[in-house]
Amino acid sequence: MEIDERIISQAIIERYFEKLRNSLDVDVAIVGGGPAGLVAAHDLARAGRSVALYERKLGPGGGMWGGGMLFNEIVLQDAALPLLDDFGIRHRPFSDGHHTADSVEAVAALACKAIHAGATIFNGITAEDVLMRPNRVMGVVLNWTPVEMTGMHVDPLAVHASCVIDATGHDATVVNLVRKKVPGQLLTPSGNLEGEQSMWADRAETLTLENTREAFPGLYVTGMSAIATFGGPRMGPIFGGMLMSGRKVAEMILQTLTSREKVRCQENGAT
Ligand code: 48H
Repeated sequence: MEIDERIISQAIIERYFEKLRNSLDVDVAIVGGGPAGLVAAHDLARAGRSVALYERKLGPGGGMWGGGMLFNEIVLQDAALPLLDDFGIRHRPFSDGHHTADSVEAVAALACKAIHAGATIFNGITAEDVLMRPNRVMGVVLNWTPVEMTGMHVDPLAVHASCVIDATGHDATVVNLVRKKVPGQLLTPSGNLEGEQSMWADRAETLTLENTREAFPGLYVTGMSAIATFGGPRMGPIFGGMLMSGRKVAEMILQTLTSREKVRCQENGAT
């Protein structure tokens, strides 16, 4: 049987459109495919939720590939080891509560397990805006990253989501978009972004988890974006906080979606 270029093209077009069509209205849209976003995508999909993750770059993984200063090893604390084991990421003890893992293995495992759990990852797509109705985030507005990069005047497409996660790292891009539309109305102490401070790894890791929460109705923050939004120091190349934050945001959203559905069932039962 001769390989046919037309079938190759048709296969790619149809399979990709299937993914796009199935992601027009999802339980959770995740913006950013760094470690926090990938763990959240995996956990939500594993729990049976529909999940679309949009990553601006060609490859997911965010800041994890490069370890520390391009030395491709990452450091993790004791508390993160069960999560690494869950993803099949191998780790080695270094000293007293500090462990190492190969950063390339870690990214590859996170992305692979997220997709196998049922999440759809769209790479090369940038979330350039959000949908709001009017005081709740209820979707994301998307465009091809090359369109954004070249400054072409091309209108975006939009998808609906019950919850949106900002997993965009240091820039907290989605939270910033919302802040510009409704200044002073974020669920932070100041109503605006509290901002990232100088490095203090131990405190930063604790705060990353504490700051993982809803930043505006319908919009949650995880990973470095949680630090940028609710404030706290940076931590350098220790990644346990990022991974555990992804797990925490998934747990919070699962609880929210389940209780919303219960209320809806009760309302329907009552009528
Ligand atoms: C689509 C977007 C958009 C957009 C950005 O930076 P990340 O790795 O984020 P986290 O929070 O999972 O991990 C942070 C970690 O990598 C890190 O930087 C640490 C620990 N720093 C400590 C320190 O001291 O510096 O990934 C975010 C991803 C990236 O891949 C972006 O390309 C992507 O989000 N992204 N994708 N639409 N609008 N904005």
